[in-house]
Amino acid sequence: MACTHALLCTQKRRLILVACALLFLAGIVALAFFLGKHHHSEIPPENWKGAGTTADLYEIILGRCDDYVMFVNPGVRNKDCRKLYQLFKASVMKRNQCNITTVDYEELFQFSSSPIPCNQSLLWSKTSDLAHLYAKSVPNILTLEDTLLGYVANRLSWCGHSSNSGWNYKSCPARYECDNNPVSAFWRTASAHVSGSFAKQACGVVHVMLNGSIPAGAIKPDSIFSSVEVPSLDPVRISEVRIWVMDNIDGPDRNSCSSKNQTDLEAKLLERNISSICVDNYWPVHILQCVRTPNESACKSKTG
Ligand code: N1C
Repeated sequence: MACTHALLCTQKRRLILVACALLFLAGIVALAFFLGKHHHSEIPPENWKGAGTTADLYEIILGRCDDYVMFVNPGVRNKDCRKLYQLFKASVMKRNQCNITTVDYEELFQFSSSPIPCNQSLLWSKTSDLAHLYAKSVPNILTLEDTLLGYVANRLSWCGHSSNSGWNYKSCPARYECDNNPVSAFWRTASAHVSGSFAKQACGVVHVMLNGSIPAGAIKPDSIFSSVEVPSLDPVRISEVRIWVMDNIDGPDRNSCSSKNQTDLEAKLLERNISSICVDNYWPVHILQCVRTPNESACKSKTG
């Protein structure tokens, strides 16, 4: 209807303006509320101190797995790498990332494990680079990283979210934040907890490479080697454990076979009816250290 009286017209216009302003304000409040809520749900609820999931995790896992089953160990050619990835992911997704256990990884390990030949296992603690260099250099020595899952997961970092099924690329729980983080739980499971895991399968002569240069002693009680692998060794299947205590090539020499750490380890093995011998700076490994760094004084021959 047309507006005939000037005063009425002004009041009507004011009313319309006020209504519009109110509607506009309500819209802004609703939008802010929605955005705030939406934004909040996109922030990962978990903010950890450790490095996040390795970029391109899917491609790396699939690539490594295909490489392993086709070329590294064609004996396991029948393993389906896509299925392996799915099981890997399902092991940690939508779970509390500080409460991942062997049970979560069990299906993955059951699917992926394969037999390990006797006399070939090499366990290690705080000697990762040297142990893997040695395993690559000599025939018939295998570390956990020479098995399918060890090969696939080596040096990777990963974790999910408790509320959704995506990887958390921003951060993952560091070891000091919680023991039952996805990566530590994975290596514990791979090392010992499930049947078919690396230490449980070890048989015949078992090799161990330890670090003679680290401050806290060659073997820390909370290391995977001490707390998980040693208790899982099977006395019935093992004939002898050969321990090599390797100093870093540039020293220092803090631990040797006669150090308490070593004698304790040998006693612990003996208690379980497993005999062992210990060698300081086992020379074939020492030679490898020198191939890498020939100018170190420890590598110069006495005759020059
Ligand atoms: O805790 P550690 O070593 O004593 O564990 C080493 C022991 C080896 O004999 C392996 O069989 O446990 C197995 N293992 C791995 O193979 C492995 N690859 C990579 C254990 N840990 C492994 N990693 C990562 O290194 C993982 O993130 C874990 O937390 C560290 C442990 O290294 P360590 O303390 O030197």
